[in-house]
Amino acid sequence: MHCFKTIEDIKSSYTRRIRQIADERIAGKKVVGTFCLFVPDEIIFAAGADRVILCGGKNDTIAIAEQYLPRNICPLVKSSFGSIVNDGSSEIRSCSHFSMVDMVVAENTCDSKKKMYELLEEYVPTYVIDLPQRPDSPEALQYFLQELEKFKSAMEKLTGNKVTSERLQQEIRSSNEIRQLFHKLYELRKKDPVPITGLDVLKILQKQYFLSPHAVKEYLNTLITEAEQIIPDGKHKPRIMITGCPMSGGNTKVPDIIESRGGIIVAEESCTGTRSFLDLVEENKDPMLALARRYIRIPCSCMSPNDRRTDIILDLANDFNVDGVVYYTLQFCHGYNIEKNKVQQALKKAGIPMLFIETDYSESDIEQIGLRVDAFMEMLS
Ligand code: BJ8
Repeated sequence: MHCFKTIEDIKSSYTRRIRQIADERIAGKKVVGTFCLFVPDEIIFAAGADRVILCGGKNDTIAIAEQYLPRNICPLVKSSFGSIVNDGSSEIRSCSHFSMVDMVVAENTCDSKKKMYELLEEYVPTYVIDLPQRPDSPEALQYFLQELEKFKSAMEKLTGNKVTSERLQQEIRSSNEIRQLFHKLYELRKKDPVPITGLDVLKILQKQYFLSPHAVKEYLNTLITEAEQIIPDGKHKPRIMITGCPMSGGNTKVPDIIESRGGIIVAEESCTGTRSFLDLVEENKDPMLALARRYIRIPCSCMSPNDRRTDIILDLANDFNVDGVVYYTLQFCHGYNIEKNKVQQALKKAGIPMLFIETDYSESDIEQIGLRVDAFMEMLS
């Protein structure tokens, strides 16, 4: 497959971004850390703050977290917590950005995250947005809107800046530009053969929550231009969609296995995937209401019922002409694990084969998953 210059640049963007954040902090800018797609970036940026994602995708900080948290909870929660509480006394180095945030903005989604955030408060100021979990009722929208208003006030207090409607509108337009660029990139993935691997696309999907919006737009623009010029080799590979838990930075285990065993990932129904850009925020409307409407629709498994997710999976499978779906969950992520049943039934009805993979961040099951992926690929071809 083609080696994209943009992807190489993205891989080396970490240090530049850290320097940028350090300079911003010296200049008095506040930086917040987030863990979840339900926290609207637009409000953070409109308050004049910056943000970085704190979701852990690395295995090495899990041992630190296990000194405080039970072992049998999701690795994403443990990895994130381990990175934050790592005081440097262990030999494991945390990424620098975990110590650079002035405030964490968390959200009440799954139980493990909620309870972890209660402990986090001891290490870093933590603001929690509450979420209604039956998203389709009018009461839920009103409640979420109130929560976002409270969050807006918290951001104003943190930064000392007023969040005006004009600033929100600007940030909504800016975030929509990024969403539209992702749409454009994904359009290219509808081709067969595809000009870009899933692993390459995942790099920018992961980094979009860490880099500045300006950098993300630049990278997306150059990546799209590069990908448009590629003439991929003519061989058809099984076209795979991944759906399920997020693949946070540092965690590329399952896509690595899929693409090293002959498959090609053409779409991801996940928070490191379509959920970040599929819906735009309505422009030129009451900005807070538009944000509440858009964000409450994110089809996370913490929502109940969450049938919208199944509908989206079927639509994507159709649009991207997928041969098979890999349903990927992290161990002890009960929401996605249980939701698998409904998704599996819907895919079966549509005649689309599905492989279920439940794993953690360790390397111990790579070979075993590889064998199952081999069998799945063979069936698809
Ligand atoms: S909107 S998917 S980013 S909550 S994998 S910690 S759900 S036990 S990450 Fe998520 Fe927001 Fe939902 Fe997206 Fe819990 Fe599951 Fe772990 Fe998870």
